[in-house]
Amino acid sequence: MEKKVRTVCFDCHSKCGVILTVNDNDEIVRVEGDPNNPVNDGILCVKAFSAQEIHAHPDRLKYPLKRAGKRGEGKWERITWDEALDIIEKKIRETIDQYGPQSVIISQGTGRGSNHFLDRLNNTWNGGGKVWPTHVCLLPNLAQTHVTYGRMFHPHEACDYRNAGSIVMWGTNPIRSRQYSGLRIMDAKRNGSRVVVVDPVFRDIAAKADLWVPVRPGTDGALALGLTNLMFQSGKFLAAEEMLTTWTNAPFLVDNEARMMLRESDLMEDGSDEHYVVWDKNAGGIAIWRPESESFDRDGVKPTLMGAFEVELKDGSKKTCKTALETYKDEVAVWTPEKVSAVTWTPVEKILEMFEIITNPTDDKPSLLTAYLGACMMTSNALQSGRAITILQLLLNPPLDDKGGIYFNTFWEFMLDPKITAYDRVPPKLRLGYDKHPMYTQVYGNANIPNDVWDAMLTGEPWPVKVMISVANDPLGCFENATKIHEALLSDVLELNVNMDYFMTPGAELADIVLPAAHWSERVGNFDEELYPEPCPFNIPQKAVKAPGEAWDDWDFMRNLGKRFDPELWPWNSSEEMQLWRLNEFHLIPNGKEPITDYEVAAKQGYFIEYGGENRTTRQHEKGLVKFQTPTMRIEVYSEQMPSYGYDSPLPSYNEPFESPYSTPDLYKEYDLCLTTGARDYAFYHSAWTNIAHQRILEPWPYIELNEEDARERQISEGEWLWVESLRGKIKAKARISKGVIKGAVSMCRPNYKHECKELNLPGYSWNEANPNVLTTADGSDPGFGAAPMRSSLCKISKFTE
Ligand SMILES: Nc1nc2c(c(=O)[nH]1)N[C@H]1C(S)=C(S)[C@@H](COP(=O)(O)OP(=O)(O)OC[C@H]3O[C@@H](n4cnc5c(=O)[nH]c(N)nc54)[C@H](O)[C@@H]3O)O[C@H]1N2
Ligand SMILES: Nc1nc2c(c(=O)[nH]1)N[C@H]1C(S)=C(S)[C@@H](COP(=O)(O)OP(=O)(O)OC[C@H]3O[C@@H](n4cnc5c(=O)[nH]c(N)nc54)[C@H](O)[C@@H]3O)O[C@H]1N2
Ligand code: SF4
Ligand SMILES: [Mo]
Repeated sequence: MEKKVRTVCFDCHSKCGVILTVNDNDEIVRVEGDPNNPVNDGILCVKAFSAQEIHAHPDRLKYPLKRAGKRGEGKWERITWDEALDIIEKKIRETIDQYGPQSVIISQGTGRGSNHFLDRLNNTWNGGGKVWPTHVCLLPNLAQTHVTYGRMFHPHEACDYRNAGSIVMWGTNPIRSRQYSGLRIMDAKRNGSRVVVVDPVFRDIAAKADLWVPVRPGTDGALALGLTNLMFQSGKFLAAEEMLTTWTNAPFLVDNEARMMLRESDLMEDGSDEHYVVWDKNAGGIAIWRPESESFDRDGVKPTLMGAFEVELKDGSKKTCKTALETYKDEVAVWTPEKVSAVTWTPVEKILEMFEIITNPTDDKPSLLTAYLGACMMTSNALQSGRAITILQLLLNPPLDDKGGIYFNTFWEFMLDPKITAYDRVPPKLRLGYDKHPMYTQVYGNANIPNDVWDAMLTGEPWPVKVMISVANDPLGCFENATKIHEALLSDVLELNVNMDYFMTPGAELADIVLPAAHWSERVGNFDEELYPEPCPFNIPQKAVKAPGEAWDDWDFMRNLGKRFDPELWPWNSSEEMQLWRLNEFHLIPNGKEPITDYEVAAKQGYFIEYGGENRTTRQHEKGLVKFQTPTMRIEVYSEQMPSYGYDSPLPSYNEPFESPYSTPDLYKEYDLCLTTGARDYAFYHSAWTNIAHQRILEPWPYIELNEEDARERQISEGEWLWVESLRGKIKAKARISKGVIKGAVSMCRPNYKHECKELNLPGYSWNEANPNVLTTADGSDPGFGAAPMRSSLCKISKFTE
């Protein structure tokens, strides 16, 4: 007998609704999109269709394994889950006794649903926090919006795309990376919206766009500053005057010598240094802004947005102070289209055309910029580039928290809520790399800087990493500088390395215990990261088939290990109970609804929309429901927090990537191409699925994309095998030549082809043969946050020789 099971695909952040038809033999016989799910309206991409092959794959890990030979030798002994948990528990307890909890680290890759329960696991024993790719993914973007808005918003994705009049895809390709936004942007396009794509490579989204703006990798900040300059020069920013004066610190007066905002204490003996100063248009004099009451010192103040004003300081001297926005206007004046073009290698006419599109949205509908998870911020200049884009977005006057504009979605706060993460159990304390990149820990308090984790594994300094537990992460594929990671995973300092995955991976091969994981078709799941712009459903996935052998879902593992340390923190007896708790605690109870205690009942409903769609509360800031928790209690165009984290300016600025034709001209003589790594492939989810025929057939070989002129100059032909070499090492890839790559740059996609595909007779490659992260490094990371320059370094290419 066949039955249909409604569930959710977890193979990218879209989390599309799926209906699986399964039979009595535990086979998936059909995969369909769920037409009733508002995320995908029944549409699926190729990855979901592979559920059949993944579930039935003969190479799936089925039982817990313990290393039998030397590390990496490939000899394994089957053990039970109890034995595995005994070994892990014992080692964690010993480690905590001997070295302290900070010597136990958890590693995780991208959001696969269980992330924040992993935080909970680590905080169960007050552990050493996580190592995960948030130093490059999402959080550089959220960190700079956090600095700017004082909250975890995502104004670069929580956008009402369907009602926009122009949309810029700023280093993001939603057609590959998450179809929910791709579908919405295509709807907007059908409704007349114009679409701009900023990307060194012409990809599928560019083919659908009105304008492709090629940029040299890592130079997006310069482009954003150039467009900002045009906004000022044309006066078009004045459309946002009302919003900027009411909700931002753009009109605050600045002491340009001190590079700080002017304070009441600068003007008066008994003035507060937490009160700020504006020039009141109505009174023709100063007024004082008091953040604690979010009000001025008197009624009827109308702050002046632009200009320079003479104020009297408390010692009686006079000083001319510009507003923050006037200061920004002056600073970006050097970014003429010609200068931007010289830096970004974007033709001047493309810059002007982009400006024309973003300032003339169709039907006067809003103009939106999306940098999504911040691909263009995987550079040495990540946060300042991001701030330049965020502030440009504000100058374009999007409706704040309203239709057609950007939404202040609450979900970001859910993901990090201590009720899930148990952050409140662990007082803020040292994490590896905090001294170098202080901001990483302040915005997201539980993570280590990856490079410092590998150092601590290699040297035992500043403290040894003795235990690492990886769930849904292959460190060798994920993080920069794979050669160093390989060495670290073989180090004697690391005494227990655990890895939980669907398949044996290069990283798992270096583990001491390998645990088998259940695929989304085989589990109920529970996702604690929702990236939806609108309508924000909370889905209730169902288990369709049995996991192979003794594979557990990730929550089973966390719950069972967590219970051994603190049963009160892990009260649940099943993943279904964990899922229901999340639904009730964050969605139903806060909205005055009855909690649901039967999983079947919740699953029957399929999804819940309590915060988006018709239930959305708009303009929450005007209603006092959302506060901008910056020092000024306003959105901060001018941020004194940025210099406090080690950045060069309270206003967005541009710095060259750490390796580039201009920052390292000598190196550039030999390593003569700008390299960006990690663009997503439609077929793969990071390093996964090169063993699945449905997917591998679409991209059979590792490849490097390059411009036809660069190829011609080097006498390289299409499909030819090449060496790609950086100062860190070299890998191989086939040449893919086109006009659609900016001249002087090359791009390598994310997968490392770690698995062979037996069905197609295509090889797999070892960790150092085709892995772009052999080429990348943490050197030249963004100063405050530590974003590694995965998308902006230098390389050279040559013909492949054995
Ligand atoms: N050079 C370069 N490197 C990058 C990037 C880049 O752009 N350039 N991007 C970075 C970004 S943004 C991210 S988010 C990271 C992502 O990096 P990761 O998420 O760590 O991706 P993988 O290296 O593929 O390792 C993930 C492993 O988890 C397994 N897996 C998948 N789903 C599950 C599951 O539900 N449970 C379990 N137990 N296992 C599962 C897969 O089989 C795979 O082997 O990569 C980062 N690395
Ligand atoms: N199919 C699939 N979907 C995925 C994933 C996957 O592995 N596969 N991974 C998921 C994860 S964790 C993430 S973070 C998202 C990422 O999602 P996106 O950011 O949408 O996608 P990417 O393909 O990583 O990067 C987008 C574009 O950035 C371009 N780019 C490279 N360097 C630069 C630069 O310096 N400036 C600019 N402007 N553009 C640049 C690339 O050419 C690429 O086309 O995708 C998610 N969705
Ligand atoms: S876009 Fe594709 S991979 Fe992503 S959730 Fe939807 S079906 Fe799955
Ligand atoms: Mo990511």
